[in-house]
Amino acid sequence: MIGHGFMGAAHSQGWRVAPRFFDLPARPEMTLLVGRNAGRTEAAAQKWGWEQTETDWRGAIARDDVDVIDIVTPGASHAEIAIAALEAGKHVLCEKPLANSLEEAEAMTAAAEGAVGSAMVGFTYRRVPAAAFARDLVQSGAVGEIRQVRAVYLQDWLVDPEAPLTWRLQKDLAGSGALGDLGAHAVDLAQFITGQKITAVSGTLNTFVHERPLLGHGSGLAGTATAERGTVTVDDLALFNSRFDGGAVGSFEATRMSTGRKNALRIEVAGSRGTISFDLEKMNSLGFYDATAPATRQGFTDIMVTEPEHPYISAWWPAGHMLGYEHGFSHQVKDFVEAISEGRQPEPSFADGLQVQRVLGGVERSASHESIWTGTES
Ligand code: SOE
Repeated sequence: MIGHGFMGAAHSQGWRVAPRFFDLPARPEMTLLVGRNAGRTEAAAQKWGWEQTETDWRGAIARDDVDVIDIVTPGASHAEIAIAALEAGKHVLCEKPLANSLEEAEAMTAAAEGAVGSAMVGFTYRRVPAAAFARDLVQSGAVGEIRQVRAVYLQDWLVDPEAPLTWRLQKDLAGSGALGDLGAHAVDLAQFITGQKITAVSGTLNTFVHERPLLGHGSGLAGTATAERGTVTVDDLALFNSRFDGGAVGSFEATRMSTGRKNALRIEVAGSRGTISFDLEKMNSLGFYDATAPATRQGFTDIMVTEPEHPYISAWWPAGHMLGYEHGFSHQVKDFVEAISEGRQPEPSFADGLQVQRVLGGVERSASHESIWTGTES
């Protein structure tokens, strides 16, 4: 695994726990953790259970006893590492968003298409049982013809203008702000649940806080502030409308400055027969309105997605017992290892990641042209 920040912790937990709960066709060994700072990498390796450490990712790719490369670095290094790993015949799991630009995502997808190894992008929220079940419900026809998608991903860890300028606020490292960090999840999940692809977007981006204190110590989400200030080079909010290839129309909002909202990834899909409503903050249930029920019994139901018949659940606790944020990372490892062992293309593929990148790029292009009505015209 290359990188050891927040996602490094989450992925480590997935690699460690998945083979203990799921009956996997191959048993992953946590061979090597790579990070630029030897001391910090060693400490992370000991904490999470990686056998060895290395300071250069090229060293990991050169090793014969490494079959899988898991990339959990900021977006700026995804393309270089993933392409080199695929060229060396490794299987690659790469954190979202796939890359920082369309060109990089295209090159990564081309590398994946010609590779012997498998390549998957880490849109982990597909593996929340309620999200996977939402897709199953749509596929069963319970929602009917899908007409509207309403998706928001709202956090508030950047509301304070003194929150430091971590890498997630720097375009050269992160590619974009809320758009790529959170909007990418909303786009992927909306496409996954509906089974439709977004084909057109129109949107706007906004930055509310243009300067922040430079980071002293800390990581991608938080840290200590220094006296010096630097420029925020990404969006704080992305707002866009979209058309899907199956005829649905959608609205999206992504921001890390929505006061009071902690991790609110919410998606509502309304169709001719029913509506489903997913909320990551209530991840053990799924809202469902069945318009075919008798009029006297209609209303939204909170389906508890905690039963062995629901996706992924049977491997865990007795019926009715809840799962959390971290389980998605175990489900991701399970699906990835199974696909590799069975010689199947794992999903979401790099091509799926590229498609999300096209949507993000479309929003940026649209935002740079801005409004039809400027307020000054009559
Ligand atoms: C921070 O906004 C963050 O950690 C994102 O980077 C992740 O993609 C999301 O899953 C949770 O929030």
